[in-house]
Parts: sequence; structure tokens; C-alpha cells
Amino acid sequence: MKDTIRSLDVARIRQDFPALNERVHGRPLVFLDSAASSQKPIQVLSALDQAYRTSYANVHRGVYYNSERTTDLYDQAREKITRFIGAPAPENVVFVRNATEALNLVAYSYGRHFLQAGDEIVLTELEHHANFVPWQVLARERGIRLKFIPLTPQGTLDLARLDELLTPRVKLVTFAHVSNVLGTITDPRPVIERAHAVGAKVVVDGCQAAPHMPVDVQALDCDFYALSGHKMLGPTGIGVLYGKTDVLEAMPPFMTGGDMISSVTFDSVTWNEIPVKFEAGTPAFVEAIALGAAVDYLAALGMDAVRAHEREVVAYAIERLTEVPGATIIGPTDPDIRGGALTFTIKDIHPHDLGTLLDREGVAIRAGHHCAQPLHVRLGLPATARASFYIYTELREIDALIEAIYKAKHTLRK
Ligand code: 7TS
Repeated sequence: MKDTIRSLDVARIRQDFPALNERVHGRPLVFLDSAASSQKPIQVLSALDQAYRTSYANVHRGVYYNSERTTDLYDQAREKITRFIGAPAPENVVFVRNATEALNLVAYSYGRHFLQAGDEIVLTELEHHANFVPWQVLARERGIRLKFIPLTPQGTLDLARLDELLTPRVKLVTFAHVSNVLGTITDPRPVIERAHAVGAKVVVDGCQAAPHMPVDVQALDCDFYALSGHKMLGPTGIGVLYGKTDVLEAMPPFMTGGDMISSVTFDSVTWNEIPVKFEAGTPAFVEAIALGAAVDYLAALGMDAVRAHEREVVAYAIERLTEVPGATIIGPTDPDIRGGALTFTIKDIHPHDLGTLLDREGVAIRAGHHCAQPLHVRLGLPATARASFYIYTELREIDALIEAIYKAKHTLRK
């Protein structure tokens, strides 16, 4: 057993997360499901509380003090997120509900405007449904062909196949920066360069990357980058679509209504400027302000330190899980090329049974297909178990996981 982590002061961090002190079934909570959604620090909880409790008013509407103050806080939040992901300007940061909405926005607005029958979209075998189904629906509707970057036996993308997939018909390439199942980190730069060389636009699903490692969308040179606030200490109901200026400007709106217009007459309408063109209706401004507090928290820790901590936790989890008879890790076992979502199976124990037995010990993991059914078909597994880690995960929690797995094996006599 190890008890020191150099990169983050985890004991100190845990004091900021009240939900981690909860007990479940009379036992201390061991929360290992941060890939589904992270816990929230008091800084984010109090940003929400403050925004509702003091000077609450709708944004972009009133000429009175409270509305102007809330609008300022909302604009500041957009600026914080702009800096956090290395976007050139706030106009490149579109607020949406979550990564699912960000990806649908691209599929509906960009996809339906710029792609046509005979075009091709390249995606990968490891996508979350949020970055799969919108393209599948678009492809069926428009007669577009979907092509998939296959997996290597290690669970990385087989990029040796990219050149043969990247024909001049390919108009869009999309992939997860980090897989929510395999944990695989794909270095986006070479894929983006090669996609751009055939004139394709690139959409990166950064839902499992932005919370866990430094991201610089300008250095990546991607056309779009999608993320969810709730996975990175922020509240639910707020996410981000980053887009390059020329691409966002060329796209028609996704949804229409208030705020996103410049002027409306009985027979004409003109659109507002980006990013507001894509933000119809009252935005989730309180949640955006709280997401600003979340990225402040992460930036203060330093995203290099966040990544280093998770690398250490996942390396330890791999080491410990490998000792368990009948355990199989699904995905790369090299901690340098994987994030902190560790998927596994235990021989002869259904992942749901395992999840239920672990829950009795206070250990929360996820079981199922993790919204990646095509990937599970490819892996030949109906379901898997997944433990996922974050800035507050301690090595003793990995020990608790392993102990609970042994106990489950004993209970089921496996
Ligand atoms: N993309 C990836 C890679 C994801 O992991 C998820 C959510 C999404 C997109 C969609 O995010 P949402 O906030 O719009 O739902 N992944 C998971 C998960 O692994 N377990 O629960 C949600």
C-alpha cells in the first residue's frame, strides 16, 4: 500500500468536497465514478448559491444594476473558460447544456449545412454514443458514409489505417480525446493535421480530457472541441462548444428564438454575432458562472498536476487490479497513454452484480456499457465494470476497491 501522492495535496482538496464525507450503507463513501460526473467543491457550490442569493437577475436584458452585474459575471465566466481551453477569444466559446448538445449542435448546424450525399465522415470504434448517434442520424438522413478508425489489440486507435480512410470525400473527422471506457488518450495533433490535409473539419470530443489534462484548442488546431461542465467540478446543465471563428460564422443557427437574433421583422430576421447566435433563449447563466468557479479551482491546482495525480492513481490501480485473480483490464495498461477511467471485468462475475456488491461496501463504480455499445460489441463484451478517478481520489480508495472486489469474489465463491 502507498500513501503519498506528490502532485496534489489530496487531503487538503478533499476538505473542499462535502459530498465525499457522506456515508453509504453505514460505510464511508469511496466514490469511483467521476467519469460519469464529478463531485463539486464548496467554491462551486457557493458560486451557485451567491448567484441565486444575491443580485440575481436575467442577463442581457435589464438596464438595472442586478442585471448588469449578473451579465458581467456571466461574461467573466466565458473569459475564464476561454483562457482555460486556450481559445483565442470569448466569441469562440459557445455555452450549451453538455457535450451531447455541443456535438448535436455541430451535427445539426455544420453537418446539415455543409455535408451532402456521397460525403464521408471518419469516426472511431471507441466513441461515446454522444459522438456517434448524431453522426449516424445525419448519415442516414443525407446518404453520407461513416467510416471508423479501428482499435489495436491494446485498445488504442490504429492510426496506421488513417491514410487509407482519409479520402478526398471525407468532410469531417471526429474522435474522443480520451475514451470514457478504455481510458485511451489519443494525441489529437497528428490526426487533426492529416484530416486538414484532405480538407476535412475536425471535431474533438473533449468530455473526458478537459477535466483531466491541459487542453489548448489553438495549439491542437481543431475546428470544434466539446466538453461538459459537470465532469469538471461544475454544475449540471452547462457545457461548452469551442469553434473556430470562420467556421462558427459560416454556420446557420441551431436553435432560434430570443437573444440569438440581431433584428426581427414580420418577414425577415438577421442573426446575432457569435457566440450568441448559437445561444437561443435564457442561458444557464448561473451554471456558467459556477463553471467559471470550477475552472478557477482547476487552474489553481494546475492541470499538469491534475494529470500527474491521475496518472499516479491509475498506475497504482492497474498494479493492484493485476494482482486480482480473474481480473482483466480493458484498455491500455500503460499509464502514460491512458486517463483515469479504468474498465475491467472479473471472471464469472457479472459487472452489475459486482457493482451491487461493491456498493454494499460503500464503493461506487459504474457497470454496463457506459454509453458505448458499438465499442462493447467490438470488444465482444456485453458489459464491463469501470472505476474512475479524479483530483480527490486517494490511493487508499484503490485499496478499498480491491478489498471489496475480493469480498465480492468470496461472497459469490468465484
Ligand atoms: N463524450 C464522452 C467521451 C463522454 O464520456 C460522455 C459522458 C459524453 C460525451 C456525454 O456527456 P454528457 O455530459 O453530454 O452526458 N460519459 C459518461 C460516462 O462515461 N458515464 O456517464 C456519462
